Amino acid sequence: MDKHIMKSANEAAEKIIEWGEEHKLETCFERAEKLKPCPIGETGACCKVCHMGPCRLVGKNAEEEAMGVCGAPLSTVAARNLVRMIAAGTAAHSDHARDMAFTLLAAATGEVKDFQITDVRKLYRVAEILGIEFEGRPVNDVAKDVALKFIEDFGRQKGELYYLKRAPKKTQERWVKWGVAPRGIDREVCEAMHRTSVGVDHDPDHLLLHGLRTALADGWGGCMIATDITDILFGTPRPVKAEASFGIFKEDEVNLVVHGHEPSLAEMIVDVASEPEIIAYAKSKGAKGINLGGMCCTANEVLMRHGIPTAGGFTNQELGIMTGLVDVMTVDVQCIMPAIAEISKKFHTKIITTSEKAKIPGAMHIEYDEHRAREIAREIVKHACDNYQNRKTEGSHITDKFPVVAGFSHEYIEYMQGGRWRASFRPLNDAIMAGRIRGVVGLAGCDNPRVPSTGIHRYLATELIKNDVLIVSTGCGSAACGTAGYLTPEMALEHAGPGLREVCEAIGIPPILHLGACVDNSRILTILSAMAEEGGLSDEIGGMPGVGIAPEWMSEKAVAIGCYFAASGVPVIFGGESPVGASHEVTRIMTEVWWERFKGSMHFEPDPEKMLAMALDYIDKAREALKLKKYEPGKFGAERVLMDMAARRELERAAKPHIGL
Ligand code: MSK
Repeated sequence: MDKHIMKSANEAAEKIIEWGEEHKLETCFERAEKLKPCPIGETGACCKVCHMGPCRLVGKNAEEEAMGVCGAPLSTVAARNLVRMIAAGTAAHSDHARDMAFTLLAAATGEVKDFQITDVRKLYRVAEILGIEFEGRPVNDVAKDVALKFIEDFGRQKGELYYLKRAPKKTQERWVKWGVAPRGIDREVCEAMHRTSVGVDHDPDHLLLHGLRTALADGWGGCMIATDITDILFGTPRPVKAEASFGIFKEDEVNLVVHGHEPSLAEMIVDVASEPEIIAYAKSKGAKGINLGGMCCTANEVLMRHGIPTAGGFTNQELGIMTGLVDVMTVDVQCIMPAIAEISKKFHTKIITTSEKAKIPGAMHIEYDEHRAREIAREIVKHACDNYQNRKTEGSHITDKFPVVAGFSHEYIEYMQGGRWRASFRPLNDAIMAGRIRGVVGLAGCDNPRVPSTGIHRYLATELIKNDVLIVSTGCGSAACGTAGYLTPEMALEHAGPGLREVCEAIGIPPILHLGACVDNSRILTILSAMAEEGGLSDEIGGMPGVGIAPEWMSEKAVAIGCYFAASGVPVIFGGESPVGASHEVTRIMTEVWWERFKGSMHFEPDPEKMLAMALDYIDKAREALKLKKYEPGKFGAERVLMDMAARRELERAAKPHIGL
C-alpha cells in the first residue's frame, strides 16, 4: 500500500483538503490530527457505566490485576463496552427499519398518499417467506400483513425473529445451541443495556454471547427488514449507470445533496426534482436545472434505484460543502457530522435537518412527515433553488468524477447467473469450485480520517480482485471504490486476475459489485444463504470461502454488522486499533471461541497488508476444508458454462412476460 498518501487517497478530496488548509478551513482531517484517541478508551479499558469511575484499567499487568472500584476486571469492562457498541448499532439500523415498516403500513392502508407499492414481485417474495397468503389478494392487503408481521419483530418478547429461517438450517442450529437466536429486536437491545449496567453480567463470554444475539437481531432483523421494505416501496435495484466524486456538482444548476440513511424523503425529492413546475422554478432563479447528488448511505439508496450520482462517503461531507457548489444539503439520520453546520457558514450552503430525531444547532429544520412527503420535498427543493442565487464564486471547484455501475441486489445477482427462468447461484458456486473465483469478500464499512481515508479500501479492492476474489461492497466502502473509478466492468479487464476477469466478461459485470447502503449488508447474508442452499460449497454460511472486511470502520453500526457476520459464520477483519485490545481474554473469545462455535470470528488488524494476507488465508483454508481444487491463478478446473448476456436475452425472448425483474 502506498505509504505516502497524506489525508485522503481520493485525489479530489485531497485537493479540497489542501485548498481548505490554504483558506484556514478546518475539517475532520485536521481535527483527527489534533485530537489523538484516548489510549485507554480506544482499547476498551475505560469503564464509565457508573459514577464511582470512570475507572481506567491500565498498567503492565492490567489483565490479571486491574479492576474497577466495584471489582470489575478488564475482561468484563472490555466486553461490556463492546456489547454497548453492538446495542447502539443495532438500535440505529433497527429504528430506521421500524420507520420503514410504519411507512409500508401507512402506504398499504392508504393513510399516506405519496407512497405506493412499487415492487409487487418483491412483496410476494417477502410474503411467501413470512408465510402470508398472497395469491388472488389485493396488493395492499398483502402489504399491510407484511408490515404488521415486521412490526411484531421489534416488540416480540418470546420466540424468534421471522427472518432467522432464511439462514441455512445448520446455521440456525448453531444459534439455537448457543442461545443466541434473537427474540425481538427491542428486547435484545434493552437486555444488552441492562446486562452491561453496573453490577449485572460480569462473565465476558456470557456478555459477548448476548452481544451476538443483539447483533443477529440487527442483521436478520433490522437490516434485512429495512432492505426488503425499501425494495418493496421503491423498487429492487438492478444495475444502473451513474457517476461519483465531487465533479458531479454542476456550476450552472441547483445542486441539492441528500445525506444520511433514510430513503423515503430522498425518494420523494428525486421525484419532485423532475416536476416541470419545479424545474421552471429553478430556471426562474437563473439555474439551468436541478442536479441531485448524494452523500453516504442516502446516496447509496438513490444511486442504486435511480442512478443519482454520489459525492462520496462519510469523510467527504464537509469537503462537498467546500466546493462552494452545494445549495442545500438535507440530512436525516446517522453519520452526519455536526461540523457541516459550522463549515456551511463559510459558504452559502444551507443545511436542512429533516428527521424528528435529529437536529443540529445552526441548521434549518424542516421536519419530514410522510403524510405530507411531496409537499415537504417541494419545499426543500425550492429552498435549494432560492439559495442558488446566493452562490458565490468561492470554493474549491473540482471536476473529477468517475463512471459507476451500481444496483446489484440479491435478486439481480441471481438473475444475472441464468436469466429470469433459470436464475440461480449455480454458476457462482461452480466458478468458486473450479478455482476461477478464489472466494468472495464483503468489503464494507466506513471511511475514516484517522487513516489515509478510502486508501485501505482502494488497496484491498485492487489486491483482492488481482487475486481472483470477487468483491461485494456496501456503504461507504462502495463510495470509496466508486470515487476511485473501480465500479465498472472495465476494472475487471485492467486489474482482475484471469479467472475473475473471465467471469466478469462473460456476465458483463464489474469485479466489485455495489450492493447498496450499510443496511444492505443483509443482502450479503441472503446471498451466502442462497449459495449454501445451491450446494457444492458449504451447507451453512460458516465454512464458505468468504470473508468480511471493514478496513476503515468508525461507527457502532459497523461493530454490530461485523458481529452479525461473525455469528452467522463469516470470518471478519476490521482495521484500526481493537476496541477490546486491552483484554487478551475478550480478544480470544471473539477469535477462537466464536470460531469454534459459529465458524465465524472478529479480528482487528491495523496493517492493510496483514488484512489482505489474513483474508486470503481464510479463503484458502476454507477451500481446503471443502476439498475444492487448490487455487492457482490461471488454472481452472471444469465447470458449467456461464450464461452470457446474449444467451440470457435469447432465453427471455422465448419466455412469457412476468412481473418485476
Ligand atoms: S454511512 S456507518 S460511515 S458505512 Fe452508512 Fe458510511 Fe459507515 Fe456511516
